[in-house]
Amino acid sequence: MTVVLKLGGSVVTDKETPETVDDAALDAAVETIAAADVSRLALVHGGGSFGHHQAEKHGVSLSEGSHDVAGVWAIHDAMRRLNDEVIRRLQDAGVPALPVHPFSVGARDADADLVFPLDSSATMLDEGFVPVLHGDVIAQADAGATIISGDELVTRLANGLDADRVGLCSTVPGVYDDDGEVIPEITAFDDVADALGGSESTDVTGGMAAKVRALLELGAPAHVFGPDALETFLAGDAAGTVISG
Ligand code: IP8
Repeated sequence: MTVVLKLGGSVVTDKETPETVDDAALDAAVETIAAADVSRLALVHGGGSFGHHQAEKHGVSLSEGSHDVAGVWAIHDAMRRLNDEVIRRLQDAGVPALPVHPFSVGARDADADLVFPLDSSATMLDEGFVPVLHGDVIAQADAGATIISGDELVTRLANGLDADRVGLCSTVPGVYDDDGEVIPEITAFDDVADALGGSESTDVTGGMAAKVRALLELGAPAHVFGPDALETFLAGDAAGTVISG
């Protein structure tokens, strides 16, 4: 059973304070992961107050590149330090976690398409390790370096590793309908387009509509849930909103 799990940046960091880990939330997630018996687990974490703060400061986004080496380094360095902290806590809890820094693994071509070999992550899984990837900067042909989001990595890992289950743990308990209730299951975008702001929605930076569209394309069911449901998800049960196309 191969599971890909993303811990959102808002779960592992205090988003209001630059470069601050949310100790209680990260420790709780780490404890839950350590207690779960997942045979092949690939983890991804978002940027939270580490990556997004630096990306904004240096004017780099998913689409806006930069050739400023100091800025590119500042973003990567912030994410690397957050990743170090996540890895250290996972290892302290007995999880065989090791880093995979996307900046050193992949690139975008001149069409901004992601080229991201999975040899390191797949081999780590085969060898019993837990690869931990993270949102990062990534070299892009003709643009210097742009941002790669944790969500893009989840999609790449899920498809490339033939994942059985995908989990996105953020601070919301699932995808909300118009009445603010969590939708238990989504199988087609049109069914939820109104609640998500319509199919014309242009949120390319990780809003819920873009997320749902991407998750519907995966070959495995994806669960969108809050920290309280992490244990349920890792136990193999339905958590939050289950999205399967
Ligand atoms: O929090 C963004 O990753 P995300 C990472 O998954 C950076 O969108 C460096 C801003």
